[in-house]
Amino acid sequence: MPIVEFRRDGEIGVIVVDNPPVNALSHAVRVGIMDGLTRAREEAAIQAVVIACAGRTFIAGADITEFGKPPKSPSLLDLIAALDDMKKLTVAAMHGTPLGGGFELALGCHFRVAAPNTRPGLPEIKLGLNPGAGGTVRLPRLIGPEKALRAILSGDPMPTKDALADGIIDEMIDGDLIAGAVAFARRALAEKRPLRRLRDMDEKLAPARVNPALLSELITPAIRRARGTRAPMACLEAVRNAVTMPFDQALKRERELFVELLMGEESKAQRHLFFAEREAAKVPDLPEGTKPREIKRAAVIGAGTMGGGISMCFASAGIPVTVVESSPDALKAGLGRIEKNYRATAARGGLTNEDVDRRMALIKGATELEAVADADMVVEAVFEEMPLKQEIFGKLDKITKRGAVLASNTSYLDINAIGAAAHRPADVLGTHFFSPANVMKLLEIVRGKETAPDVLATALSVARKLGKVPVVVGVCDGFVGNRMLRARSIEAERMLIEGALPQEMDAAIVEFGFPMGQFAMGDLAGLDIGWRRRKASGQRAEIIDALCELGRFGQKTGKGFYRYEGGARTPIPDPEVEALIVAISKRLGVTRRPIDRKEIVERMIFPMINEGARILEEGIARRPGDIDVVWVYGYAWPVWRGGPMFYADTVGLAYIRDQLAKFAAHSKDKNLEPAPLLVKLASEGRGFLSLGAKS
Ligand code: 3H9
Repeated sequence: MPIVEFRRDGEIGVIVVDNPPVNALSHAVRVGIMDGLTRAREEAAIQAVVIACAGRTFIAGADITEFGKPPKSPSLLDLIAALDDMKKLTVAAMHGTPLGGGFELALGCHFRVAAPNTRPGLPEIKLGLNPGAGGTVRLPRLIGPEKALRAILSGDPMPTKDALADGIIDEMIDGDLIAGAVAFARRALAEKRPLRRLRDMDEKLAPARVNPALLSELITPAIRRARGTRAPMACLEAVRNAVTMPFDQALKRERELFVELLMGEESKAQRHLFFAEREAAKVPDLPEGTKPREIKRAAVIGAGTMGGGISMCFASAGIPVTVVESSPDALKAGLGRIEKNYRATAARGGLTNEDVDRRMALIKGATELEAVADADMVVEAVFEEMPLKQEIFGKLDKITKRGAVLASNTSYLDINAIGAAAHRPADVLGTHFFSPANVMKLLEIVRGKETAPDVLATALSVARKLGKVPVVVGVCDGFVGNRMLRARSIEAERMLIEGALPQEMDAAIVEFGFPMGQFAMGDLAGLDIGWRRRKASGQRAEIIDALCELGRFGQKTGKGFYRYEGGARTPIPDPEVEALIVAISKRLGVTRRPIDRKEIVERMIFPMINEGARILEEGIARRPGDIDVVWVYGYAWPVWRGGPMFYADTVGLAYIRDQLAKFAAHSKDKNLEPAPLLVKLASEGRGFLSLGAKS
């Protein structure tokens, strides 16, 4: 079949797009649709046109790979203008996820019909853009500006029932969609239904035109959430224009905003992440045709915070899971926590009570390790102690059935050593979940040197079933995320000793775009975990360890780098901490000096980038984009800065190299000396992304 087919069904012309995988509006698709519209207009016998798609979805948007390349006509706007000029009835036959430009094209039609489970949406904001082909001016005319703004700011596909109730979908079609759409067109012709152009409809705008405060109520909090990022601001402006300006003027301004964003760094960063996320799940050296093993039952060892969260992931994905704890009390407490978490989600409206019951029914508790015997995949989530993990894997070898995948939820430890203890290292890998495991999207999948290809493929497939974003990483201390975090933490502590205060450093990093500063984050996670680990390995971090020695473990003890009042989570700068830091500086013979925000940011971020370069050199991460995905999904790196390696390219590697050399000379820390890969790329005038990325 050609990429766009035009066929006749009596007096109805049918345009069918077939551009797998998601029918993106590439140039060839636009040409094909325009040709179809021209034929329909010119052939007297044709009275109506249906636009539909083959494959898994109606057009899911503009072709993102064409962004940033010279535009080729016809543009999507040309297509929608042609629809506006059409004197014959037009119907979009939607299925799957009509998104972005695809949904905008459908909004340019007179009517829209849909297959069950169709979820239209305008996700442009997730690419750092505003809808740029009329979405911000047509959708408010169809469903009112408040609802439209909500949909545009969230970027999420809408539930089918809402799209139907709001009149986005004129009719649901069960069975053959195209036949149903043709029948709809025929009926509309017979009934002489007027051609309904959204550009001519103003009544839904009237309330906001009379009372602009209606929109302001939505806009003010959205501005706060946007925290200065450009796409949400552009979406707000565009929808406001739809209310206040004539249609064509608002459309023109929408386009200008879109083009400005498209050229800017924020959208580039988000487009990079879109492709990086999809690339990260691909493992080029997996032999072709490697099939994942079937996972019908899972088991999780440990019902603590991590184990409980991981069990929830399986249950939420409909996979029965056995949770093993060492004592009945610990098991009861763990299961209780799981249920409490689910009920809290239900109370917020995220789940029904029946959903909770169904999920809880999938979770079975046990206090004997033997209970994992029938599991196809076991995830061990006990303390981060190698001897303990090795002991468990030794037992798992005897208990689990042949072919079961044995995963260790570890944030630092050597998977090869754990695999050796299991005597079947081919079945073993690491699955590093992030806390809270039922919420955080990232899953670092740690590939041991003997992990079998189909075991890796299984972990990737399970990750997707659990709704995670998987990134395959190699074995090293801390893998990708925590290894880079450590580089940052060491320099952060150094700055505290030199003169900065936790609140100043946190403010700098929040201004950079993180939702939370490093020290507030440490207080939230608990400072004692790292302290114990350091003590066990004979390491020391002066300030954190001093805080822990005073029992200041963070939020859970009401005191850490900050203090917390009455169980609240708001960090309050604490003069006691300042005094402690000043005393440590003095003891170490350091004369304190003020450190400005630029220096704070560079000394926090550049060492991470340097470590990222080493991680790439060593093959621990396969691509720069993999590192970016880890940081965005696991550590809340601001998406509009694209991840540390993308950000490095925007700063320029030569500058980073020179700054790192200065930091290294200043602190005599060899780790801060620029990594060979960074030096090489900088001297060649290249960036990390030149090592290979799709965007
Ligand atoms: C826009 O429309 C702007 C307009 O307002 C104005 C224009 C003038 N382009 O996600 P998957 C690829 S902005 C190119 O794994 P799923 C993707 O890279 C656009 N490629 O599948 C992957 O390739 P590969 C607004 C695209 O089933 C493959 O398709 N639209 C595009 O899990 C499969 O993708 C969006 O932002 C694209 N638009 O999810 C929609 N979309 O196999 C973005 C996908 O080589 N897309 N690819 O790795 C999505 O949200 C999901 O892909 C979708 C399917 C929900 C459609």
